[in-house]
Amino acid sequence: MKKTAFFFFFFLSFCSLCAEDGYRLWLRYDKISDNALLQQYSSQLSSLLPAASTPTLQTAQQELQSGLQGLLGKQIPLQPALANGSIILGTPATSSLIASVVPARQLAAAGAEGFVLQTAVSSGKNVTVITGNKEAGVLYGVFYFLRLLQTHQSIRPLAFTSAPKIGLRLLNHWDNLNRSVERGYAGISIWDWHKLPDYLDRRYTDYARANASIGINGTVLTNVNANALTLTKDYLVKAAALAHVFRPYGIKVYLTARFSAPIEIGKLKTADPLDPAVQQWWKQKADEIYSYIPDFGGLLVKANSEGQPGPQNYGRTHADGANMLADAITPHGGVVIWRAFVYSNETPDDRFKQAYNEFKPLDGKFRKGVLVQVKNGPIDFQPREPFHPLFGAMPATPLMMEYQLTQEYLGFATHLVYEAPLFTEVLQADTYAKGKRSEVASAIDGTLEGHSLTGMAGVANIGNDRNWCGHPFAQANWYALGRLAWDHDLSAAQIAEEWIRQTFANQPAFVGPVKAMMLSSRETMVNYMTPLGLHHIMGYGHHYGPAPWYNQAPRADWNPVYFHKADSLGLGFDRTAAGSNALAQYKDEVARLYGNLQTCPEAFLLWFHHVPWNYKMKSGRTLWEELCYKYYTGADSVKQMRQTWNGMKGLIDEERFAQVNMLLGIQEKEAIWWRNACVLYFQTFSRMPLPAGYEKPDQSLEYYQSLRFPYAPGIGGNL
Ligand code: GCV
Repeated sequence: MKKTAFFFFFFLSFCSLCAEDGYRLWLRYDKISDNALLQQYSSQLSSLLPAASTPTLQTAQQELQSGLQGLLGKQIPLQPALANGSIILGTPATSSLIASVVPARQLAAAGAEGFVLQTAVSSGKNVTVITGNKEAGVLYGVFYFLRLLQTHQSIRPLAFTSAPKIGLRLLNHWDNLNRSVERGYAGISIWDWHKLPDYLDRRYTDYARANASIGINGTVLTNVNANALTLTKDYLVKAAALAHVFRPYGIKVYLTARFSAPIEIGKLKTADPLDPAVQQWWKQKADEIYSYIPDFGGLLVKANSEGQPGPQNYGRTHADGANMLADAITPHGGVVIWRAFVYSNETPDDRFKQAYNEFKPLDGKFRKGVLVQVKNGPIDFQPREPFHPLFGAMPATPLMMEYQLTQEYLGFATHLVYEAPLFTEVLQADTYAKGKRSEVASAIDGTLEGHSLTGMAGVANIGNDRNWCGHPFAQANWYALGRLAWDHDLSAAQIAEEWIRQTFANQPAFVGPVKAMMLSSRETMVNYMTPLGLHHIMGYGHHYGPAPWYNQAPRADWNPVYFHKADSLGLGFDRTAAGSNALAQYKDEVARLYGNLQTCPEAFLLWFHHVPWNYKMKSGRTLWEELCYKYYTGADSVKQMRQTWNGMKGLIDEERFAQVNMLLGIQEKEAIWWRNACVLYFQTFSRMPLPAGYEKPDQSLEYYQSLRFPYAPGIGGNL
């Protein structure tokens, strides 16, 4: 046995003894335990034709070799001669065989980034081809192929083409240069800025592998609450080192730009976007960035929001600011992603309305190469929000979706909440922008208005915790973002199933119950935190736990009381014409649906109506009774989740079983805390008794109000 092969085997057998600590994510590649299937795959895959020696194709080849080695428990040799069971990797440009075997129309359908998996007979041999027009497509194809094996699917015959529906599929890290992570709950930042550029942690490569495996093709390394130093030479060199690691995986690096950088690091007196010296400064900065990172993706900007500087400091608009940056960046091939998450302290209007009010009039004023990134809902990543009214309302502007993977408002990394149902609920919402069937998904993928520049981003939930995301199940949210950005027609159930099979086990006895638990987990969380359309009632600042009573924040719209508006008459924010009239920002069909108490889905009721306590709900219960019902059902459902998980003992490794078990224990306690605190608080307004049969809270409202959490994680701190 050759020395390298020996070490490889040694490594694999060592790995099988390794703790299941979650580090391998969904790329575990453990040997297939079903012998019949193993034999079938082994007979179908015998050797690998050496791929061309480019970085991406070599990366794809290595991934395929190590994946198959793990899954089949044997090495698949590199063999130039075609044999039965050969695998051919490459593009039509690197392998003439591919062009002869794969139908041209399939390659055409794969587009620039897609892939084709094709079984065929070539020179009398049964072969499997993994190809794409570009090399990144081949890598995506390899990961897809390995997923088929990991999830025990058939690999013969194959005639499968897949192309991403969305162009920019990004993670947004809210990571600071001091390695704190704003709203991060999985340790400190994975970017070790101090040791970069010379020390390249193995994690960077595994991060790139994980992202490429789900089609993510870009990463914004730094916090949107930006530090101007990010754009200095010292940090650009560090970012360039990361870009170098990510490049073979088809992943581009992006950075956040602090709008006042020309003053802070450029020694200019102003950052006015219409000032020629400022424009020149950004042009030179862009030239410098591209001298270090030739394929730099672009800049992400949070401006005039929550204290960040921006063009409005100089009486200019968001478009003025974005266009100035676009003039500097787009000639190099990059983009400017300008966030629409803005709300002004001076505007006494409903916070719901502010992004629309500021951005809608700017439609058509942004230069080519600018995308406006819009959060999924109008407030701020709440457990449930109606879709953001900007979707479908800016036809001339490419709008990019921003989701939050990190669970700032969803129980941090201690609660098991599978977010794909939240993501798909928004994507499937109908904006009616061009009549019925104008779903948010079509506004994002460009088909609604014919945009070719498209994007979807997730605020990352990744830190340096061994298992990356803090909670073993939080990995599923990272996974789901990538899968949905690639194909938003996938269902939450389908994504959950493939994630479970790769991450844990293929046995139906495990997959079935765990999938059901994941799929209901988001609704469960909504029920015990913010049922019936309540929103923004969490603790102040750190956002941990319930605090619907809080009203001491320096600005009104940071206070829970601003959002729930509980009083002796009822509960909820009236956003109809009689109230803030935020509903007018939607198309008539949507405004009518939500605006009418009878037709408004109860899940959104308190988003749009101030509802009397004794209002009769569809269940026949009063609002007060329904609220109690939801809170109690939510907390009970967590108990059931624990039971489900207990039933999984022995079906997976003890280590992750125990971790999830402990975390569910915390989740159950916290669900009861949410329930008790909220029910007791709202009862002071409804003045109605707890419906019969419900266990009384074991603590007083005063007790819950007295709780303090000065060291709750995630606040960040951009030193
Ligand atoms: C990065 C919320 C969060 C902030 C975050 C902000 C944003 O307000 O609490 O931490 O700042 O959203 O998205 O910009």
